[in-house]
Amino acid sequence: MTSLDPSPRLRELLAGPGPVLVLTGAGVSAESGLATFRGPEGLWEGRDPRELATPEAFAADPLTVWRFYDWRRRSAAAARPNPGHLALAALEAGRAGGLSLVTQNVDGLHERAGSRDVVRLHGSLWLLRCTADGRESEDLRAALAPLPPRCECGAMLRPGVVWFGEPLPADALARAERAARDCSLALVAGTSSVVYPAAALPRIAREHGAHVVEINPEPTPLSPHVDERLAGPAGEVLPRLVRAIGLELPA
Ligand code: BJW
Repeated sequence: MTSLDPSPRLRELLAGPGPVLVLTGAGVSAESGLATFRGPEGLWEGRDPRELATPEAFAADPLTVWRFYDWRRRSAAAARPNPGHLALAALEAGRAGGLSLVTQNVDGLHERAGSRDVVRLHGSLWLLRCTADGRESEDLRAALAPLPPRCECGAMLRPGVVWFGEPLPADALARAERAARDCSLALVAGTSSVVYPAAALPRIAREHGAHVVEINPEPTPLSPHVDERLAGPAGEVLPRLVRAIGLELPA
């Protein structure tokens, strides 16, 4: 057995009828060519994206923050879902007990891979929010010009994402926490497990008796607290899991 093979317990839970939670992070989109937040590849023009993902950064310099998000939108529009995204869509469609897919990602690649019910904890690159009245609208254009974009009311628009210090969408967080409490298996893929409250979900799942599996080539603060680690790229491990329970993947 290699470290990428699922244990018999994981296979049994995945094939069985019990509820499954999947929590994804930026690493799941890495094989689509999108940069992660942390680590040497996670820098943008010499700046740490975490310093750009705050309301304070936007208030101080909206143009710089908008240039970052415009770049992110262009990168995401040019990217394609990878086998990891496709495997999760196949799991949702083909698994008897369904799947609660909870993502921290804002790139829309799960939806583009065919996942129908995605719980988005940190919003979406494709939502714009009016800074005057908070109303959100979808805008799928890859590039926005001129920057910063403006609402028809004249106020500046901001990206419809969740920055540090901001609350997560209450309905999405409630759904994610319920799924964590109810699941018999939790798969945690491509996240550094340092950003809360998302990072608390695997712990909630384990406290409620779930088998928790981490899929990540690198160890994280969660690693000592999981039942199983599959130390490989999500685009390789997730399709293996899907095939292990006899489901087909699109070619
Ligand atoms: C691969 C791979 C491959 C690579 N396959 N894997 C409790 C304790 C301490 C602090 C807090 C706490 N509760 C709240 C906080 C504060 C804060 C926080 O967590 N801070 C910590 C960092 C210390 N949290 C918040 O502020 C949150 N808000 C909040 O709690 O509000 C409370 C409130 C209530 C009421 C009123 C007001 C407030 C909000 C957090 C928002 C996070 N936002 C961002 C930006 C989103 C928009 C955007 O995308 O630009 O979300 S920051 C960034 O981090 C982004 C990500 O979703 C998030 C997580 O990152 P992720 O996905 O884990 O990516 P990486 O890069 O960190 O990791 C990638 C991993 O992939 C690595 O491990 C690689 O090894 C791996 N990998 N290739 C598999 N092929």
